[in-house]
Amino acid sequence: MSQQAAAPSGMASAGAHAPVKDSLSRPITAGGFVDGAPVAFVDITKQAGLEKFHHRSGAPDKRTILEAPGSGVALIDYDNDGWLDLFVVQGHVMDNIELTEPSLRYLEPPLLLKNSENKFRNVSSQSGPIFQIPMAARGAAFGDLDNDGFIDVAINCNDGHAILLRNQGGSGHHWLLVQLVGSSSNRDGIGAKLRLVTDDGRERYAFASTAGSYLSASDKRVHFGLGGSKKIQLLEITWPSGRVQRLDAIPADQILQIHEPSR
Ligand SMILES: [Ca+2]
Ligand SMILES: [Ca+2]
Repeated sequence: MSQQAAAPSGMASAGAHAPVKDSLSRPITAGGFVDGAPVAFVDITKQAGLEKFHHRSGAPDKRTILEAPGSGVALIDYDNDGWLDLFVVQGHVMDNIELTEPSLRYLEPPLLLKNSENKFRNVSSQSGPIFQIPMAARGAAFGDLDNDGFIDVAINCNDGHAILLRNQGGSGHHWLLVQLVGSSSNRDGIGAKLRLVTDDGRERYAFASTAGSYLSASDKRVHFGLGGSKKIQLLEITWPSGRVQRLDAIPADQILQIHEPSR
């Protein structure tokens, strides 16, 4: 995916501000979406480096993260550098799977892949002891539980207690949390599309949604990692009602509550 490519729905991305065409040379609207064009997928697995990651330690060489069950998956910017990283919790559904499929495991450790300009690398071993502990994880919810701007994680496990991971932050990167309050739209602004432009001209996109992995509901606030940017040039919200709201000159590192304007 190039810097200029349209971000898939529901994802934020650290793309450049211009030109406004996607990878298939289709024009992108101000809201970041292609007007009326067919929606197409391009296989960028190898370009992103994802084909080389095993779903678990000890798996056969041909088994990759995309071929085996990982029921809790999310693209989150855990280090606020502006690039969405991949967080996976996993474990096979059968507790005796190893009797019939020796290459599979009931218990698996979580996995964290850091995205650097659309290239992923496994940073699990340097991201905390939890990434070494096998578990029958089923789902994960993501949100900033302590309001420090870094996304924390709650994991639910089969036949086990919940696990709460506090993100210790410390990257020095900036962030923004957007709490939407709908009026004509639904109260939480679920389904709103957000486009953010930082002071260095980079664009990011997101949807307001709590949906995600199995048995989990995430923070309804919309999180943006901003890298080194301390100011947001533009934040554009397309509410489910269709109303478009624009705010400018927003300082980073805050929880911003935005009310849908009345008609
Ligand atoms: Ca990141
Ligand atoms: Ca936090």
